[in-house]
Amino acid sequence: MEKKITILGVPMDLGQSRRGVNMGPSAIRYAGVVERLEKLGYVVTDQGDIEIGAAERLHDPETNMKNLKAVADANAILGEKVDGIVEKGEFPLIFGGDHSIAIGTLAGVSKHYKNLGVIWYDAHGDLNIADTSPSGNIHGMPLAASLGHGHPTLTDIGGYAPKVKHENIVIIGARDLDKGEKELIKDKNIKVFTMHEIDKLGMTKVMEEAIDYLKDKTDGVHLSLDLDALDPSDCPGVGTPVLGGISYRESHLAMEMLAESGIITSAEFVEVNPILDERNRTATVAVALMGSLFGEKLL
Ligand code: B3U
Ligand code: MN
Ligand code: MN
Repeated sequence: MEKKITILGVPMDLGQSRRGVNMGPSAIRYAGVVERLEKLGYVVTDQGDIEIGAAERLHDPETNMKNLKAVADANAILGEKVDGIVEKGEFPLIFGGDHSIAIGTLAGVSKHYKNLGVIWYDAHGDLNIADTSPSGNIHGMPLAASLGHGHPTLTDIGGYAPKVKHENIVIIGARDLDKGEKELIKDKNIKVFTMHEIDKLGMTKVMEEAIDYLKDKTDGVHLSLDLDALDPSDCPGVGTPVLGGISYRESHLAMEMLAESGIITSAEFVEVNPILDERNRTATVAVALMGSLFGEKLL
C-alpha cells in the first residue's frame, strides 16, 4: 500500500431520502481518523469536502430518479479529484455521504487501471437501474452504473464506460436484493457472498475466496464499504439498516485479511448518518475498520 493517504469528504445526501448522511465526513473526522492513520506511519493529507449542489425536485417521474443532475455533477467533480490523487501516487480514502458517490470515486480510480477490481461490502447490491429501482434513489444504483448499466448521465461520468467488468467485482454481505438486482447477478454471473455464505463458510473462507478471485486478474482493487453491511447493533447510524448483518469482529477480520493481501489500492466508507446514530458509534466503527485496513495490529 502507498505510504501517503489523501482523504476527501463527499457530503452527499441527494442519492437517498434521509437527511443527515451529509454529515458523515465530519463524524468520521471527529472519530479521529487522521490521528489513527498517522500513528500507523502514514503521511495523511485531508483535502476537505467537495461541494454538493442543491436538491432538485424530489422525484422526476420521467427518469424515475431523484436529484439526477446534482448527483451527477458532484460525481464528475469527485472523479476529477480522485484522478488527481491517484496520479500523484497517493492512496485515495473517500468519506461519504451516501453510496451514490462510488460512481465518482470509480470514475477517478478506474482510469489508472486496465483491470480494476472492486469489493462491494454492503447489505445491498446497489445494482439497480432506474427501471428496476423500487425507490428512485441513486444510492441503490452506483455499482450498476459503474458496470455500464443505466442512465448515460451516470454511466458516462468521467467520459468513459464501463469503469469495471462484471467478472472483477465481489459483493460481500448482501441480504436485501431487489428482483432486478438478482436477475443481473445471475445473468452476468457476478460473484456474491451473501450472509448465507458468510454464516456457512465463515468470514475467513469468504475473504480467502474473495481475495483469490480478484488477485491475479486485477491490477488494483477498490474497497467500497457501506456501513450498513454491518449489523445495525454495531452500526445503527445508517439510512437503511437491515437486520442480520456482518459483525464488528468479522469486519475487522475482513479488513485485516485485506491488509495482509496488499491488494487494496483505494477505499471509500459511506452511509454514515450521525443523526441516526448513537453517540457517533457508526463513525467510530468506520475508523476502527480503517485502522485494520491500513495495517493496525492487536499485538
Ligand atoms: N435496493 C433498495 C434499497 C437500498 C439500496 N441501497 C440502500 N438501500 N442503502 C433501493 O432503493 O435501490
Ligand atoms: Mn450501498
Ligand atoms: Mn447498503
